[in-house]
Amino acid sequence: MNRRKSLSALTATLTAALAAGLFGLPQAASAAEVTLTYAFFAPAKTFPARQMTHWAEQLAKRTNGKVDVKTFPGGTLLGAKEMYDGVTKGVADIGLGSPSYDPGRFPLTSGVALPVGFTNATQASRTLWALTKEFKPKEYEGFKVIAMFTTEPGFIQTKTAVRNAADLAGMKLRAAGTGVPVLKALGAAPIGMPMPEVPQSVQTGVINGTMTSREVLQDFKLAESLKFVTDYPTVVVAFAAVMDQKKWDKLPADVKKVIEELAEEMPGWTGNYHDNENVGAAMAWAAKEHKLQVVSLAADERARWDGKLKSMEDEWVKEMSGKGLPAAAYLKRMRELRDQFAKK
Ligand code: 3IO
Repeated sequence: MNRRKSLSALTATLTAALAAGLFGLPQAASAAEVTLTYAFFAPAKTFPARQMTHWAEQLAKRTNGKVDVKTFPGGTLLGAKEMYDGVTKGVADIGLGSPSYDPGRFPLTSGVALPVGFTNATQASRTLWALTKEFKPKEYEGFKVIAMFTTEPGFIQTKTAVRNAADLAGMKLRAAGTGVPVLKALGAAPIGMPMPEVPQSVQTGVINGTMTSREVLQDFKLAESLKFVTDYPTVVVAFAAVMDQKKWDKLPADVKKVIEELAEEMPGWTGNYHDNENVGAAMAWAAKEHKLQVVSLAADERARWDGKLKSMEDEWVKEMSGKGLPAAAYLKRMRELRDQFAKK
């Protein structure tokens, strides 16, 4: 073979490879062996939706394009209240919902929303995931849990300043279902409601504020009307992304392996984003653009609030034990994991 010929053959091969690479890309995406739809009830820019996008990208990448995930944020496929039943019915392959919105359906998971003193979302998220693996709560029967995480402990965010129990007395405040007993114990008039309904409910005066993680001030533009945050961390809100168990069983083994690997990473990834970027940026934005004020509680007032929440753990254990759930063991382990995952 002469030198000239072999060179041109090489050029042809390279050109063909390049063309296949360039024009093959979109083809490869649509030719994925597995396509999964993934639904979430809140907008794309919120932190749980960012988790969904990150997960979808990582799954595609780590399976070399074998899996294509189509994400549906903003409740376009399933809303907050229909999320888990929607997955069972096959409306979406994966659904990211909040078990905290329905403590009756997710009783053991509601334990992570007790006032046990989590200091951030990373700690609480890792605790929730470890607890779920250890206790395998019956409430997830029929589902494969593919990701879990929580918010930071929620703060009371209001139209008018809440400096003490008198300011809070009878105030109409919204929380996730698990936050309702906390607000009740503090003397407010709580309403359980999914997060996407909050902006309009504030606008129409149905509520005077909400108790949740602070990034909602920016991500739901709530700082336009909620000008005060009371500096008293309360309880977290739990999230769980699930697949229908039967659908999960049919996935190829290598895909399952990557999804299980990602499940281990999601509490830390999401917690880190929420704790170290999302909330801080939102607080700075709200202070600068909307003159948000952080209201401190006097030490004696703080102690009285703590006192009002003190009996909640015992009441929860009593109620859940009555349902035959291992609530005392769950709470004990939760405290251990909380301390294990505490930073420094
Ligand atoms: C939440 C839900 C969806 C999108 C962003 C969010 N930030 C905090 C929550 C949790 C929540 O709904 C609640 O009740 O605290």
